[in-house]
Amino acid sequence: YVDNIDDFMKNASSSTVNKDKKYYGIGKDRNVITIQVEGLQNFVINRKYNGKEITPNLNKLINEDSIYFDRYYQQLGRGNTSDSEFVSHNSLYPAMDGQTYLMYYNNTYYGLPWILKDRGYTTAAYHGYKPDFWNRDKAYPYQGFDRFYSQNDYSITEPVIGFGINDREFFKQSISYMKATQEPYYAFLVTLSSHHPFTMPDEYKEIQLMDNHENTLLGNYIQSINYADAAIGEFIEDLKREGLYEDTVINIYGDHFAISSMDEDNKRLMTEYLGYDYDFDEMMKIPLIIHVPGSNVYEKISVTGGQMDFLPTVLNILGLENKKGVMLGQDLVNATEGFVAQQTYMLKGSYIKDDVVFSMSRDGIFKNSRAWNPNTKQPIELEACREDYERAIKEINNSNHILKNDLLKKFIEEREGLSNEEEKVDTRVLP
Ligand code: GP9
Repeated sequence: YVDNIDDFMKNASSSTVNKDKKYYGIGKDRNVITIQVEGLQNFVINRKYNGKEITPNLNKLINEDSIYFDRYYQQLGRGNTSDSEFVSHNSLYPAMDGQTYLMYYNNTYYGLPWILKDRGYTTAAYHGYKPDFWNRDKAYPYQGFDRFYSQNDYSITEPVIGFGINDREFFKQSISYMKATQEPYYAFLVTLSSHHPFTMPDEYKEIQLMDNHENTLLGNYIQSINYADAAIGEFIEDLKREGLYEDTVINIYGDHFAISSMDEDNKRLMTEYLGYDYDFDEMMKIPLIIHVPGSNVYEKISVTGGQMDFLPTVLNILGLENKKGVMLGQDLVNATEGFVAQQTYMLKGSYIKDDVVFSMSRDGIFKNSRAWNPNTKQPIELEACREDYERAIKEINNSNHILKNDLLKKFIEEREGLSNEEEKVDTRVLP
């Protein structure tokens, strides 16, 4: 599958600016904040539990100046949360032979932080946990981050929730760093409080659980994600108070699922709660919200997409091109059809489209796989999935080949040479 890699990379690169694209540049030149929320699944959005909204602040945000993508999927490899950020920033698939941030941390990349740095942005990652977890401290400079504010930069105040600093404190202390950052900036914030197993101090449990959800993962999760939502709500208000809100684009997405459909008890609990079968397509669905204050944009986009599509989608909003690198995803605002290849939990060859979910069998035998229509839940003839199954494998193999051979290095160098040439030509034709 990799013998046409040059063509594959060229096809995955963009060099033409099309200003007619929908929402192109509505966030141009603004600061950019991305919040990657631990364990945020899509099913909690706009849903009430026991009469209370689970995520009132995200729901409110979605309803004003936002684009909400409600069929957006995680696309992880072996690096879990670190893959979520890697895929989102780079529009490449993560490795399966190890963790990308460990095995390929010092490759050449050209993802969102680099692209913004090239436009004069200051870039920083914020995460209140150990700096070497997932090898972030070594990987971040190669991802294009000027600065990494880790656990060492935060005062870890009570209550500690789960792994460490609670989300409310995390956001408050992050804002003080952001205020001191030269604009325009890219701030990438990774939250922590809603981490498995979602246990919360009693005084922060705002939602009364139903009896059958006491001491269950679902019950804990509802309370924990409700807390994370409250922390995000406070962060937005603090941004407004500090004058950091208006001139900013705020992206919010979940890193990966919280409740596994592969565990029989949790699957049953979720199926009862949702009223439909809790399968991979619901488990791996995470929300993506792009909030552009003052834009008067409100749209729910239901084309199927995944973390691979984050970079091209955000670049369209910012009115920017990725002139040097490759992107295997697509801009979901202007896409007419979606395609999301999977390789973890759903095995390699699996994919999700607008009207198909194909889940490769664990024994690796195609005819033992499952396929269904996510809208009707009806089974789909497997042979009808073969072409896209092959496409899914090809995309992942080619992406993996790029990582293994650090192919972006040469590709970017060539592009840099080309853009210099272009500039020379431009100078000559200018009056
Ligand atoms: C740890 C946090 C959680 O730094 O990002 O990682 P996870 O355990 O979800 O992969």
